[in-house]
Amino acid sequence: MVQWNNPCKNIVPSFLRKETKGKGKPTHSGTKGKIMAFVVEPAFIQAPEHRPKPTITEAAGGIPLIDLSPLLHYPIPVDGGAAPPAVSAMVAEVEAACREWGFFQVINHGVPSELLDNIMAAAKGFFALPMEEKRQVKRDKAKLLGYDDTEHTKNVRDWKEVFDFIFQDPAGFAEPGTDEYYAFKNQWPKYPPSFKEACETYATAANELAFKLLELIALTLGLPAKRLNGFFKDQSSFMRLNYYPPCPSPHLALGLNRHKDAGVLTILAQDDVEGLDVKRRSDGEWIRVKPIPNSYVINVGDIVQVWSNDKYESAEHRVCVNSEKARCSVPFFFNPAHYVTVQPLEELIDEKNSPAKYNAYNWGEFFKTRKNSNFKKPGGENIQIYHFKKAE
Ligand SMILES: O=C(O)CCC(=O)C(=O)O
Repeated sequence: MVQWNNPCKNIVPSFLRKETKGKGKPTHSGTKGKIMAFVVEPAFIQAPEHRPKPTITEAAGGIPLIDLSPLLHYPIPVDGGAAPPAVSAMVAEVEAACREWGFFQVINHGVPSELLDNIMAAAKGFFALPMEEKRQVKRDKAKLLGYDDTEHTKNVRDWKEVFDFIFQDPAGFAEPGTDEYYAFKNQWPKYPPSFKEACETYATAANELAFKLLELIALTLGLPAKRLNGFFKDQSSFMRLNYYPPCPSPHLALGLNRHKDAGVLTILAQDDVEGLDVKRRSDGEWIRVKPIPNSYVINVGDIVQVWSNDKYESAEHRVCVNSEKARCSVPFFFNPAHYVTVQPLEELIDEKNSPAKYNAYNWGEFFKTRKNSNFKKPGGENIQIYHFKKAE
């Protein structure tokens, strides 16, 4: 096991195990119980087949990069009228990206860059606080939003800390008046003082971008632009701040284990430290997503896969860590109301030639089951949309 004698002060103590020499209480001086090294706790260690390879694959050009500037000049055509050529070309790019990758990056997206700078600064300020301060807003089973440092993906612990919040009434998550409804109440830290405002202002702008992307995706499916908007009346979207501390053994652990996003789409901002990998559909290779200043990484989630009856596929992704630099990312998970029934869209189904490939499921139930799987459970299998797939 790789040893690391220089633990970063900001790493959560439970991420590291002290290796000592001699007997007695660990101490930095003397010989008895002397700390020789800090090593990664076994709970973080991935099975050999899931560990990152020492070399990163950089695909020529990587995932598609789409310039959304036509949206700064023209409205999205909502009435079935002809779109300006620049808009039609952009829709065609979105269609190809969703079909070939399930992932793309966007620039000229209309979100003011200072909002992103502010939330990144707020996130970095928060995660740098002493642990006692962060734990003031700790998540648990009764308070589902706030800070956490114990997430598991596929039953292995992730090398990261998170902070979750919502930006609208929890009615999108649960029936008002229930315990679940009250569990979706934001917990805001006292520091940094600008934290809440930076988070809320950014979320409002990201939500606007999410609706534009939703409308573009509807157009790529040959549907009216606003066909999918009704599912978001009481949306259950939420935002997360991810912090990946430097890791002494980046070849053994992952910041975030491989997974697919369960919702409709994700708008992810990453800082300038790379780490996000997408699994390429054609050969299963992990491809690194290079950070581009003031861009967003967009991916379609499982719900779009089901709505489109497999025209689009939600791609697997993961986050690698490194031994030198911390990394921050800010995903916005765009999700419908908890009471929405998810099923292939009827306009895309023809029972004779292209029958529905999925049985209907309830989004709220699916989300609840998935959220519970963030806690380690012996042998518990994570719910996936293939559980709803009809036999061919
Ligand atoms: O940090 C990243 O780049 C990706 C984060 C992610 O996939 C997630 O939070 O679900």
